[in-house]
Parts: sequence; structure tokens; C-alpha cells
Amino acid sequence: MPKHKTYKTGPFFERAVLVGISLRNKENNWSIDDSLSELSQLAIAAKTNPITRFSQSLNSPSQTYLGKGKLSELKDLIDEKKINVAIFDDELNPNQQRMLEDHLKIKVIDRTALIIDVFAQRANTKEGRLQIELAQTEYLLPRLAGQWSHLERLGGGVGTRGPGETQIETDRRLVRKKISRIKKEIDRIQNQRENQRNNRYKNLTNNVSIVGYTNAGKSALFNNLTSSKVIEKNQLFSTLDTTSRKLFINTDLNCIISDTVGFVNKLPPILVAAFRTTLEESINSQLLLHVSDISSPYLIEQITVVNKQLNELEIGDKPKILVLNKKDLICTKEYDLIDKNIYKKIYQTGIKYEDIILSSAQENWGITEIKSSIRQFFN
Ligand SMILES: Nc1nc2c(ncn2[C@@H]2O[C@H](COP(=O)(O)OP(=O)(O)OP(=O)(O)O)[C@@H](O)[C@H]2O)c(=O)[nH]1
Ligand SMILES: [Mg+2]
Repeated sequence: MPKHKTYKTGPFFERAVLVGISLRNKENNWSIDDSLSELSQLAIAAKTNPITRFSQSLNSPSQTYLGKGKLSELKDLIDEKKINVAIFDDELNPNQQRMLEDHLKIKVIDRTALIIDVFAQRANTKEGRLQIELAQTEYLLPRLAGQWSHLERLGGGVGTRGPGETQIETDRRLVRKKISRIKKEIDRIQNQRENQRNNRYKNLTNNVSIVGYTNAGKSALFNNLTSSKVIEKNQLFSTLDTTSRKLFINTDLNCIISDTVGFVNKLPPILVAAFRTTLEESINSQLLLHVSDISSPYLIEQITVVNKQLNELEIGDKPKILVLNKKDLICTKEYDLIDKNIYKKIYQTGIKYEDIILSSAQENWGITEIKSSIRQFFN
């Protein structure tokens, strides 16, 4: 069995229904429609075809996630539209997942499995694949104990890709062993990387990391600042592996700048943990450039999500410069066209920034300002 190359492509473009609940007393401002729209982008990124959506307003998810009546309605919809996979907007516990599959008679996956699947398809370095394998194996661990034979019955495809599936038949002890083996292997690769980095950048101690919501334009900005050519693409999670380059500020100041994996609402903690080593550059940076898409109606929510996830990584307290990117999508180069309420709302989040800069990586706006803000910070 090849260890890291067992991704099944599965049937492409499975027909999916996206299922969510609108919590009556929820803690954030995402509407169910917008959460499902993001889920839809994730589903497309995982090469499924989101045919239809289904939602219910509830106080909290039930044992079968949805209420009984709604579950029957969903089953009818699935039969009517010839759906092969139901994708749920929240993480399902193993019992919920099993009961839903028994009832709906199709494959049921949740947001976590979907995101892991997208990552599994994108990972192209050994370390990236190991991190996915780690996340997937940890995800599978509580779902073992024989329940997983149904996955084979349901025929692979989205949510079942990746190396973790080959361990379905093994017991928890073996899986735990596997987890510790993967962790060791990741540590080994990381140490190697650390040494190479130390050699390459011996005299450069100023480190800046670009962090932010997925698709905000982090890689575009990184390319612009360093004249590099990392992948920038209008899709979620184009970047999985960190890339670091020298950033020339002036003759007295050079620093290392790193482009990193993006965050997303409801990012599974398993993936945050698995990607901790990838985010090591951010953890070791003195300064974070938090890039956000100012044209998104969810700008403030995205800023808050990123900050929450930075806190989970224990780097939320690091000095941060907020870069409001894609300015070209909402106005011309003139600053005064920006709605001043945006600044007020950012201030109200309580997150402290060294500076807030408007930019367009596409139009080359704000690049000088970003560099001079970095210079000021290190001076
Ligand atoms: N209009 C406009 N588009 C931009 C700008 N910056 C980036 N984009 C586009 O937005 C999309 C996402 O850009 P990326 O740089 O890949 O975004 P990212 O934050 O690195 O995304 P992930 O790596 O997937 O998390 C691409 O299609 C870019 O061309 C900008 O300033 N203006
Ligand atoms: Mg990127």
C-alpha cells in the first residue's frame, strides 16, 4: 500500500444537497444563506455539484441534526433530485452521521470532512499530505468501531478521499500509533526545513507573516511585495504550504515574509492543529500582515474569524497590520470614498492594529504604504 498516494478520485461531480440550520440564538452574524453559499464554494472546490439547499430554523441541532418532519422532507428532496451526497454545514457527531445515513440512504458528510477533502485534493508537498493524513486520521478515530463499512457501500468520492480511509478496518490502538508516527514524521520534515531556513536566512531576523481569510488576496499581495509567482486563484484554499521570501524594504532593512494557508469560518480545530507546523512561520514572526477582502459583505465577520483562529494558535496577541485588500472592487484610488463606518466597525471588534492600510494587489495600490508601515514597525 503506497503510504501517501491513496487519494481516490471517486465519481466526479456527485450531486449534492447542502443542509444547514439557522440557530435562533447564534453568536455570529453569518446568515444561513451566506454560510451555505460558502459551503457551496467548498463543495465545488471538492469537485461536487451542489444542486440544491435545505435548511431549518432550530434552537440547537437535534440527535439527527434536523427535526423529524424536516428529515422526511429532505429525504423526499433527495429522491426527487437524484442526490448522491448530503453535505451538512456543521460538524456532525458520529451518531448523528450514522443515523442520518440510515435515514437518508445516501452518503452524509459534514463541513469538516468537506474541508479535509478540499485540502486532500490540493496538498502537493509531502508535509502537506502528512498534515491532511493526520487531520483525517484524527477525524476518523472516534468514528471507527465498525460503523465505517458503510463508506465502502456508499462508494468513495467526496469526503472519503485521502489516506485515512485505508485505516477504516483497523482498531483504535493502531490508529493512535499511526497518529504518533505521522506527527513524528512531520516533526522530522519540519526540523529539516528549520535547518535549511537557518542557513538561507542566517542574518535576517525580521519575520513578517501574511495571514487572513481564504481568497482575501494574500498570495497576490505576497507576489506583489516580493515579485514572486506563487499561485493566486479565485478559489478557496489555493495556498496550503507556506512560502517564504526576502522582502526588501530599504538598504538597512530586509525581512523574511511568508505567505500562509487561509482561514475559513468554522475551520475544523483538527485542521488548525494539523496545520500548526505550516503556520510555524507565523508563530515565529514578530509581525502579522492580516489581509482582508474589503469588498466582502462579511469583512468584519471574516476579520473576527481570523482573529479567533489566531488566538487558538496563541498568536492573536502579536502586533498586526490590517491590510484591506481588493479596494479596486469598491472604489477608485481615492481613499475618501471608503465608508468611514468600516473603520468604526473594525475599532468595535476590539482588535488592536499597528496600522490599517487600503490596498489592491491587482492594481498595485498600497504597496509602498505597506512597506513603510513594516519599516516603521522594525525601526
Ligand atoms: N480585484 C481584485 N482581485 C484580487 C486582488 N487581490 C487578489 N485578487 C484576486 O482574488 C483571488 C484570490 O487571490 P489569492 O491571492 O489567491 O488569495 P489568497 O488569500 O492567497 O487565497 P487562498 O490561498 O486560497 O487562501 C484571485 O483571483 C486574485 O486574482 C485585488 O486587489 N483586487
Ligand atoms: Mg493563497
